Amino acid sequence: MIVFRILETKNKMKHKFSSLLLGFMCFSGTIVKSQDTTAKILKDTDHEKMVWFKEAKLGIFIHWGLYAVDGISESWSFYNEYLSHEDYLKQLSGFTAANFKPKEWAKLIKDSGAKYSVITSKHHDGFALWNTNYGHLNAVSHAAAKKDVLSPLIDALKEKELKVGIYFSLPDWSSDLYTHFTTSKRRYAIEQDPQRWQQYLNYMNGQLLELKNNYTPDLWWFDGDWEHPPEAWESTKIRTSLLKGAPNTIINSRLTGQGDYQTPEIGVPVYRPEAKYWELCMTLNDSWGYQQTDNNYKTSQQVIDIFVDCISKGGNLLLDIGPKADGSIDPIQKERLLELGSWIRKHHKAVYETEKGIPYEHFYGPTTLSKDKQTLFLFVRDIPKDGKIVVKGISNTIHRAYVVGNGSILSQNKIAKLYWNKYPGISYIDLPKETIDTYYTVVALVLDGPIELYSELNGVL
Ligand code: FHN
Repeated sequence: MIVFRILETKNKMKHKFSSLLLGFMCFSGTIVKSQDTTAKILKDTDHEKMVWFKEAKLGIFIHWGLYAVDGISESWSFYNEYLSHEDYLKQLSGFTAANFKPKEWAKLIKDSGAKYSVITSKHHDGFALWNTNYGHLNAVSHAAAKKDVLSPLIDALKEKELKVGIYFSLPDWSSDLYTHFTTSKRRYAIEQDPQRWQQYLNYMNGQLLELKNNYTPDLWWFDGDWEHPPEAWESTKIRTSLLKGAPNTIINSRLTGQGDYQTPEIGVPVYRPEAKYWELCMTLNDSWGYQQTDNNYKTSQQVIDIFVDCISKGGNLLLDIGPKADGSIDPIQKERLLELGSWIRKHHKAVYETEKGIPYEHFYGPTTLSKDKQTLFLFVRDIPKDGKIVVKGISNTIHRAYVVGNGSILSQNKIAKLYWNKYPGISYIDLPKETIDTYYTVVALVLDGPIELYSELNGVL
């Protein structure tokens, strides 16, 4: 039922924005790709500035806004006309942030193993978390909180040496200057009133400059670009202005055509994305913001499944939490982050400073490779029935096999290796029951040199 919520949102958008949805539901032959990996990113991205992002592996997404008060879907609930805009705004009086402890948030994020966090400075409903001089809807002047809740969080993240990402919705459905209001109501079309649109752009760019000057974020996370073409948003201008004096800032792919990395959403890429840089954003239950009725939480095993899937395919996971309106965080959400964090800490060698792994033909599970490609990490989810794991087609000598975070040296034997041909044989590695981890046991294979994968063509990785 809850999966329905997300699909429902997408379906509402679908008929109008089918080109965007192609990214979510793209049929090619018999293969269905369920994620937006097709969004265009820049070809000339500066690789130096992407290093921290590539190595981060985990970020925590925060959807915090008015919608947490009644526990309804962020912005979409009024856009889709489940309640009136007026009633949606009544939540302003419930957004107290009375128990908001930014340092505790930052500690939780750090303890999850994340290296960065992305916070919704303003969602499509136009509610700004900072003290903006633009617009008419912010946490300081209009909500019960009566304070800027963005600045202390960003300070706390920086104090914990976490990189800071700012989520910013290009559309603002509450602004009279904006074209779209609800699914059935458009205020105007840009061609009919270009001046009004220009006023909107001035307002939007004013806010972006405030955010840039106040916080110098490491990353901009745009959203909502599907409502207008890049020329209307003036995407190129936005990128130029945000990078002026801050050339190392990273921009996601939702500033159409101007992004440095791709942002598939919800659907874990089944096939390894071609993009060099990508990040899957994912909910913990089926909602981005806090919804007390949504208890369809992924288990810790499932969260770690998704995380391992992402890193083994060379991407990051941006895992979402939705704090309550008073600023407290649901215990289940905390627990999932901490459990993930303790698993990552134990296996940090196989996580950070690694690259995507090898094809599944060599090992029936996810893998990562150390940067020098001399250590292959095998992620073992289940308990092998004969206590052995199997690796095929690796031409290197395996100097040592050991359990990451545990240290046990593992014995191995090889079959089907003949002295007179190059076929490297099949390695069986013993994995004693005592070394099995609750979620994933990670086995490191230390090789005699950079990995060489055997194929009939004798190709190397
Ligand atoms: O409409 C939003 C949605 O509410 C949420 O913020 C997600 C997060 O990636 N982005 C949008 C849809 O793509």
